[in-house]
Amino acid sequence: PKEIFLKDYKPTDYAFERVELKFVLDEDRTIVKSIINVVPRSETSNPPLVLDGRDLKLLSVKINGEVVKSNNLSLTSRHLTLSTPPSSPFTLEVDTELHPEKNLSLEGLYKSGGNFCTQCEAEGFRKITFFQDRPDVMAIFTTTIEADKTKYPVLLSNGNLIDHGDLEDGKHFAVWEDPFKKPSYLFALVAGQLESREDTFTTCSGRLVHLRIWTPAQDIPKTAHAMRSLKSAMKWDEDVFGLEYDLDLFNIVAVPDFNMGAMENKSLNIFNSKLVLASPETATDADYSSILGVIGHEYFHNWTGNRVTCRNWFQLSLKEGLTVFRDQEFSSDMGSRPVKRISDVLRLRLSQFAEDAGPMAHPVRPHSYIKMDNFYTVTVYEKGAEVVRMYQTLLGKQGFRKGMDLYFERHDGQAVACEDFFAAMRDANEADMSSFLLWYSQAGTPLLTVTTAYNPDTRCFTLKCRQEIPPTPGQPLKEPMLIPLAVGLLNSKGHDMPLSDVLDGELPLSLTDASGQAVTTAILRVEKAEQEFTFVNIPEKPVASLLRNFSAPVRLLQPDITDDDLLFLLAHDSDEFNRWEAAQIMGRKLMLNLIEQLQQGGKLSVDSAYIEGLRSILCDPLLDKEFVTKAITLPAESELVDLMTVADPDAIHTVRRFLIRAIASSLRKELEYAVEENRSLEPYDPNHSSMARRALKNTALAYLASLDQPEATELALQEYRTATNMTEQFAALVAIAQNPGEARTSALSDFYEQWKHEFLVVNKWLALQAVSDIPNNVENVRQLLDHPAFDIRNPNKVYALIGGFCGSVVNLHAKDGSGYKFLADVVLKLDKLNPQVASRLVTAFSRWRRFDDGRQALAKEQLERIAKVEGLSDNVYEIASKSLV
Ligand code: B3K
Ligand code: ZN
Repeated sequence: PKEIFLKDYKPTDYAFERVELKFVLDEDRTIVKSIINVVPRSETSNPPLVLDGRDLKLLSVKINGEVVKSNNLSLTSRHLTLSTPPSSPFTLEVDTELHPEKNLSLEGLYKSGGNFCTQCEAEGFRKITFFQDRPDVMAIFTTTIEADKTKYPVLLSNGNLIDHGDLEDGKHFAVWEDPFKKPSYLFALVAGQLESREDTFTTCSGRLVHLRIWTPAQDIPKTAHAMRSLKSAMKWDEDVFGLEYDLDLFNIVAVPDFNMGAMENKSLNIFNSKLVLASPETATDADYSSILGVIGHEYFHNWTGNRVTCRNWFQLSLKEGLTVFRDQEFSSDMGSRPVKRISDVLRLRLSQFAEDAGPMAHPVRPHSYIKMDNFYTVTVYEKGAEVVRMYQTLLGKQGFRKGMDLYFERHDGQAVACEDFFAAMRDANEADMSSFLLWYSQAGTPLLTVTTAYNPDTRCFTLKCRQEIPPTPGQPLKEPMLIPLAVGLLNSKGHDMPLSDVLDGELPLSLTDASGQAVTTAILRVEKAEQEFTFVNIPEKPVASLLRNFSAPVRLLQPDITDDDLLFLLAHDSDEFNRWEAAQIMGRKLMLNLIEQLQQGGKLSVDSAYIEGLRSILCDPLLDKEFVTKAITLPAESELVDLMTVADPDAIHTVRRFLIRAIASSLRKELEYAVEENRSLEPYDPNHSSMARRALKNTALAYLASLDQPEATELALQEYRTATNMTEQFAALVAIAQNPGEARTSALSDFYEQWKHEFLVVNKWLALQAVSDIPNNVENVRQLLDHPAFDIRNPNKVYALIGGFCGSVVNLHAKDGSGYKFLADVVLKLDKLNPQVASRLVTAFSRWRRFDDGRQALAKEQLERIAKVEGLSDNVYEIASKSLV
């Protein structure tokens, strides 16, 4: 396998201006004819023109209508090279034959649910035709599709439908033209038996846009929420960023077989069905929220990704980090901002911090890759979004908007790099932020240690900050970076103090807002390895609220913070994120202490202050109920894995279960009340306050059921039976399924019987069983591989069952190695069908060095077993081999 480096990037020698594609779709042989206007960039030389192509059968190559002689061509399994192309503009015609019906990799052209569809990002277009398949080659595409009219009545591609009609032999055709130039990765085609939900949106300048969501006929009723989400997203992008849709048609197609969530192909988004289809009976609140977020995300790509795209794949975060940030902001505005922030930070800390601390750690802009598909990571996406958020934190909302405007003014229609975004932000605000660029090139999560001191005589409050970025593969030493540290100071009544002046070293900084008012949250610029900030005129010793709203993706250490401070912040902080964080810090500390007690053979007991803190949150009627839910939820087991020197999965699990039960029995009355009080009264509605009620009720129910006592189980069963929506029905099932026994077994089989005809619901059922902590659950999961509900060719099912299993820390890391062996078995089987999905699964191994020697040896054995298989895909090879280094 060949490694590709950012430093080797060169523009192409040939530009492609227009591309005309013709697809003759057929059950067992599809023909693709491509006609490209090629323009050499230099008039004086004609270097070879290298086209990418994989799994294609080449039929013919012509230049300016003449067949190219075979001595001027060379064909390998990866490339078609024209050795002496003309040095003036020419027409290149290439005919190829492909077999979508045999394509199980789900990239390129393939069949899903009987229909044809495509997935080209990152490098799937080369499985459709020979092409310079890279994002800096942008062309105008015209696409003709021919197919049997009965089997494939709907024919879609990018842009506008400019012609269509019937042909002989029961066939028909459609011609689509996309007026915007685009890279090949944004090309899309769909053909099949589909129906659409139609709606319209009028843009701010008065353009009428036809919106269509395509699915098989029986699923149309489940597309209402997706359509509402799309319209909200279109409106939001106009309101917040002044960005308007640019064509008269916007199509979304839902397909059951898809490697990831969705794809932003120009005007023809293709989605994994699970991110489009929802009804109250079959989808949970979490599904409704994901649909809103992902529909928004793909729509927002129309500007951040499509109109302005990436120069090369190393710049992926240019579009992904920015678009994730945009979808996070959109969802915040549609629901609760603090709750959304908490969820996003949880995801970042659970997945991205772990990635940053492991063998696959890479910068937001990677320096190299073997398979680009392996770099669609939480680092590029979620950490990338944090980097974008930091611009906004540093420059303010208005400053950020100015930067965005300048970015589009400069780069519309171009393929650009992360520096271009940085430069637009900097120039629009005349800001000085050079050390900020390091966020793109340095991997690893910075450790920010902050200690505080108050001097009553000088009325000064000083923060001492130290930043340190741990070494990561290939990057032993790091430079300090610009970290925005948002700080508030609470007085003894729990109110925010006005912050008028702060000294950064000797430098006085005035902290006032636009209207001259003293602010209550200061954004400190931490740029040096060690730096002191002094707040002056502070009348009493404050409690500091640091890193408000999680103002930077760092691990914050506050060695001198006390439990009393944390309880105080939990009760009073005006920054809701930090109220939640205070409970999390206490929870983490408590669990780590309990783990130590357990490892030393001590008896477990819980500190009542923590439980009292949770009680006061639970009983506070003024708090957002979803916030309460988040605040009473303990840090996850996998978070603790990352915090221990040698992770002990069994101890982590025992302690977390113990603590859940301790909370449940101490707060039993309050939890019962929460269940009682938050039952659904009205028909299902996915608005924030109804979702929040359900979230609190469901969490309370899970706590109660953890006790495994007859009344609690009966309560959960009753909720299960009387539920009128999937959110509550499934949550009750989850609550019951915590404890092995008859209730669990019969509820699970009842659920399956009820829903076996709904594939998306069945996946929830698979995932629930897979993630179970029941000892030796690996055997159940192995059996489920043979269940009729499972199909290894469908990524959603693989993520549900195998991904679900990897979510159980105790069972994946079982002491006897059974979890590792199982995972390796599945990876090797799947790699032959779908390398992209197989390599996602391998990443579950990447934390193997965090465990004891015994587990390390067992995990390593399986990783080695994978890495040495002959014919392994580059995808799996890259992850397995890097994990072993
Ligand atoms: N851009 C696509 C991801 C493509 C992944 C290719 N392996 C979806 C998204 O981020 O919007
Ligand atoms: Zn995206």
